[in-house]
Amino acid sequence: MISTKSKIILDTDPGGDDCFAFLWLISLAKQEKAEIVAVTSVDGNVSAQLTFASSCKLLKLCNFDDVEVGRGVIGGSKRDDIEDAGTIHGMDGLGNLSHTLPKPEQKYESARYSDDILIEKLREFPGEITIVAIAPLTNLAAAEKKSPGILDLAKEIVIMGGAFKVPGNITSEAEFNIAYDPEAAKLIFDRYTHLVILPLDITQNIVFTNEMAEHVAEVNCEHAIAQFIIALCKFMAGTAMAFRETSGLQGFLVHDAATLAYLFYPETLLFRRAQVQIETQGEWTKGKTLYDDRHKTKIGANAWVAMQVDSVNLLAAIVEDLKYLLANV
Ligand SMILES: [Ca+2]
Repeated sequence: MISTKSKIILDTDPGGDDCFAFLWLISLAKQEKAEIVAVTSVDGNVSAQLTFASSCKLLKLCNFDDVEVGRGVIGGSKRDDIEDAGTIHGMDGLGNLSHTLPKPEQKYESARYSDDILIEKLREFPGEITIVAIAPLTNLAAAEKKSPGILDLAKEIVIMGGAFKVPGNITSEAEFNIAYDPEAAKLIFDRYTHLVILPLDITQNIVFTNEMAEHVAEVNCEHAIAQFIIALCKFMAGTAMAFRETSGLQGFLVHDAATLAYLFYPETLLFRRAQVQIETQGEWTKGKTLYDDRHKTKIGANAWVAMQVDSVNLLAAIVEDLKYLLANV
């Protein structure tokens, strides 16, 4: 848990829910609770080029564009039988709103690769950096391959991913972030024990509604961030409804934001310690996350797995912090 200003690297593939995690984290940074050391973008919801551009645009939107953005490692072990998530998040990953955001200065072609940034920053601040991983784990696995054991230098690795006792969202058995690059996930879960995982089991209860977006925007309704929040939420709510994700509520699941709830509002979550394993061989179950639920002595526990969420208070925390962001831009 974090009690002072914490150093964070955000590993992300925006993504509608990534955007809400992004804006929430920037609010926490403005409140002096967090320091964003770097953003490491990665291929996932949409291509590496687009997730890089979106990360830069989101930072620029909030006047945080002095934060370095890494470009996603290409040629990991990503599956080619899974399409990206453009149908959920818009073809640009941002609800087809990227043209409304400011043009960034950072260029994909000249950007450093995300794994190199991870390695450099972890060596620079050993034991201090929390990696918030809200995308396929391709960059983390690449850093591990390039510099084995490097992630031991992270204070903690907080991952949105997996589905244990509920259906997946990319297949019946698997969640997108893990299933997109299951070999990368397996590498990380087999090697490290300071992992925290926020699975669909709890994120499926975190519905950010259009009403909440409007409530946030009222603080500073003319500002581009307010208009972006409203428009993105509306777009995401539309696809969430089409995919029956929100029990009929006009909103969408802000999966990735759960990582920040753990770090800054841990009272909203309950965890169990477990040995999480990643299925990489199954014909129908590739990318499935498992733990042994039988009542016997557990060995090899590697992760804290979130099992329950107080979604009312978690959502209230997001709303209040987004309001802070809009009141202080
Ligand atoms: Ca994501």
